[in-house]
Amino acid sequence: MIFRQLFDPQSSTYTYLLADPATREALLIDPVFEQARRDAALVDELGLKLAWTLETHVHADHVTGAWLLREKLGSRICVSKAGGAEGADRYLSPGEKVDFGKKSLAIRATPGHTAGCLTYVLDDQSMAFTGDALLIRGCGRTDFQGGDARTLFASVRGQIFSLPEGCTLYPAHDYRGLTATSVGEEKLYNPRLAESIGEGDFVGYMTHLGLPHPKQMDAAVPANLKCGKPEKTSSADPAWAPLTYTFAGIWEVQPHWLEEHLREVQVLDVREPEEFNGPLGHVPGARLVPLGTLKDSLAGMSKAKPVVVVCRSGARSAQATVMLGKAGFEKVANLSGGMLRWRSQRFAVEGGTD
Ligand SMILES: N[C@@H](CCC(=O)N[C@@H](CS)C(=O)NCC(=O)O)C(=O)O
Ligand SMILES: [Fe+2]
Repeated sequence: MIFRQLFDPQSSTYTYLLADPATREALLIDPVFEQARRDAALVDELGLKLAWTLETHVHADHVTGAWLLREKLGSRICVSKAGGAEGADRYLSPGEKVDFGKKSLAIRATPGHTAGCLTYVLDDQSMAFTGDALLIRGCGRTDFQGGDARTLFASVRGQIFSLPEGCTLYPAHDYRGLTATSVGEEKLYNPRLAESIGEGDFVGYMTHLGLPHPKQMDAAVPANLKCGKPEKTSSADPAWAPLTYTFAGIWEVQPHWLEEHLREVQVLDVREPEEFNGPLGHVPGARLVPLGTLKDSLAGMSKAKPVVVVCRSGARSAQATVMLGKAGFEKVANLSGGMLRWRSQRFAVEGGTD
């Protein structure tokens, strides 16, 4: 079988590509909206035909790439019948199978992190994709979207630990750099769900996790309930840089690209002067135009040279890209993550403190 584990660093999400080498039929488990172009390019380069996208659950921390991949590659969207999402091509129930070529995934219901969580088990039971039901030495939280600790305990023990000990488990996320585990390993070493731990201790632990809600939750859940269909769709991909189109409708460029192409673009910093000259410093050669004064400064700016807009975290600059687009600027992108990410990746700055 052709198998690739793909990663989205923004949400620490794993996307899995599986394909039958004989028929070239493929599927993607848990694609991420912002990575859909990457995933489509890989599918093309490997000479595969994307038959399906599958969700392990309605995600709270990122938007699915399912809708975008259907538009691009004609794949069909599978979601859990119990998850409540609309706009899919197939609604999966436990006991069913999703075929790709001569291979298939069996559907198991593993609710508890959310009410509609599914685990996908490869036909020979050598691999299973557990979503957020079971993470590596952990598990998904149980405090929203119909989550319930008792239900999760029963799902993991009944539906995942019943697989062969050697079955490799692939989660939807890992926040520490681990990539996979096995049934045998988790039965022994999972600090929440190992076989030596009782249900009462698990429920008590999960009830007091006290985690903040995922940052993208308010936008991600409604979007995923529509399989990731955006309000407005993007025009053709711009060619001047390898841009990413966010679900919010903003074209973004990554810091490493900007660093290598600084002289080919105009860098526009839309923060306030005290921030521009403050501890974070600014991108070398950046021009300061605070967001509030942007409208009055547009006349002096070239529309021929691409504009990359920067602020502290990328929120104000995203607004600025919309204003520039409305004013007729065609080559505009937001610096992904703003000065905070630029600094955390140690690119050169003017001014600022170490
Ligand atoms: N900081 C992350 C939090 C992500 C989060 O809460 N992830 C969920 C899965 S959707 C979870 O169950 N995390 C388990 C944990 O952090 O222990 C964000 O804002 O996106
Ligand atoms: Fe989740």
